[in-house]
Amino acid sequence: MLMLYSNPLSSPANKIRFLLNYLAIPYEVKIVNIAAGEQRQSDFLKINPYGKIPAIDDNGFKLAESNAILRYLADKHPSSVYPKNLEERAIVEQWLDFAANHIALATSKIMFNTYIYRLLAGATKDERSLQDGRLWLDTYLPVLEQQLTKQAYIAGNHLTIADFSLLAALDVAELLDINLAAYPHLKAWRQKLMAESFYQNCHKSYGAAFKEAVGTVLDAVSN
Ligand SMILES: N[C@@H](CCC(=O)N[C@@H](CS)C(=O)NCC(=O)O)C(=O)O
Repeated sequence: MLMLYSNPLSSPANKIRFLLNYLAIPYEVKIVNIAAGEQRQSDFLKINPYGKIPAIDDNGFKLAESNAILRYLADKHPSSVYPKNLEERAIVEQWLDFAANHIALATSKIMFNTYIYRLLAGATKDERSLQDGRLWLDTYLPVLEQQLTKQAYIAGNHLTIADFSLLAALDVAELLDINLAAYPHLKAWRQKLMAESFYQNCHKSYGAAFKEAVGTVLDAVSN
């Protein structure tokens, strides 16, 4: 059975769960407790030597990096979410990487400097990085809006793994007060996908799950 090393609060891990749910691939989850440092323990380092989730163990084949895992699983279980046609696939790769390198990187900067630094011993807030994250979103969310004005999904007119990647990156929107009202097509795309069972079977709302898991800890630490 495929084993996913994951944590419900990890957006890169959640995009893998979206795909697994969508394709109905059987899997088990091993929760890695990041706050307790389990990702740096020797057992987990045998799965991913650089100690990050998500990672998978597919009957002895070990792989990390969420986009690499998405590509591997989508290739292993062929479907329209990862087209075989060279050009169609290349477009999916483009938006998959755009979601990771522009949107997820921006939201993770904001997330870290709004919440996460308060949860990690010794971590500090970096105001510059926070501003960079906001600036990147102001720059790149309009690009997504433009794409979704032309077509129903980010890489074309059908759902692909690029949508899973982007959806997970934007899961923090409510927590971070990202104003999607300014991007009506992006907002509608997100609402449509969040209503689907692949998403609902992962969580109803990332923001609610985050607050439930760490809200009391955050309340107890100073800003
Ligand atoms: N580029 C990686 C990012 C993975 C990542 O940053 N994972 C975080 C959780 S969301 C993690 O494992 N952090 C633990 C640590 O840095 O010690 C991917 O997409 O898989």
